[in-house]
Amino acid sequence: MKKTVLISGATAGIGKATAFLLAQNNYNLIITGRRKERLLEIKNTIESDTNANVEVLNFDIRNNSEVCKAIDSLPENFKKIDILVNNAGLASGLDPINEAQIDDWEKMIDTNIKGLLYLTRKVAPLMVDQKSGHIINIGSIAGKEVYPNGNVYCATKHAVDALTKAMRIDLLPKGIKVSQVAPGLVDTEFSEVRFHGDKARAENVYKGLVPLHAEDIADVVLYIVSRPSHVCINDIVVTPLAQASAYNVIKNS
Ligand code: NDP
Ligand code: 8X3
Repeated sequence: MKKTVLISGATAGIGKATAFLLAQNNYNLIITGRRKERLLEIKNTIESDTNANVEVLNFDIRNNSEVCKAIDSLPENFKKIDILVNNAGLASGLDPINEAQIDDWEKMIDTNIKGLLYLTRKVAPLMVDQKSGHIINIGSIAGKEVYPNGNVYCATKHAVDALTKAMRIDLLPKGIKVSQVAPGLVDTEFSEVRFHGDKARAENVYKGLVPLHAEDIADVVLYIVSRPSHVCINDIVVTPLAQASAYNVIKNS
């Protein structure tokens, strides 16, 4: 029987690439995000190109009652969630601690930490009832190290790193796997969002190097979910060849 994967933040970047790759590899999908048009477009494309069934849930992960309502609304054939990919997240701003905007901090904390917790709190009990499940958190190299002006984004991803370990311990007696993927530079909409829509500044982040593509991270997620049932991949850090740490990046020019 096909497994069902819920991917948060599937309208772009890593979440979207993961949706396409898992659909091609025999998984059914629940895709989520705020941009409904994009979700519907992705559902249509996947359902016409693959054998996957796709359910769309349109909600803002920062709102716990929206999260709960969305999961409660799932039709019977999508109620068994085998895998949860906690991917929705963002950076907002890149400013020193003494100058950054409080609103940027709220967005990152509410999305990357609280949103991930809301969705996990709603889905994990379903997995416990089923006596099986797998949660994969998309952390970051920013959850392993801090870099100049990364302050609150790095703190949120350090929280994801800690929560991944904590979830794995709490869910150990329930037979539920918990994994993390911690990517370095991936060329998605991430930098455009971080720089509040400044495309030129965003492009500059990836100029002069070959960054990771969203598909590279999707590939890692596929590897993690396709291990035998007794194997739990705990954590994978993945960077482009041009990156050795959060701030050691080699550029050509
Ligand atoms: P994108 O900006 O391309 O995608 C982010 C996704 O998150 C979108 O689908 C967006 O959907 C969703 N999202 C953001 N805020 C919310 C919200 N409030 N409610 C629901 N969904 C939300 O970035 P990436 O694909 O790069 O990022 C995915 C994850 O990977 C993030 O957690 C990020 O921190 C992490 N990451 C990214 C790296 C990179 O270099 N790109 C490196 C390391 C980690 P919508 O706007 O439609 O709601
Ligand atoms: C995204 C990668 O290095 O911009 O998490 O923080 S980085």
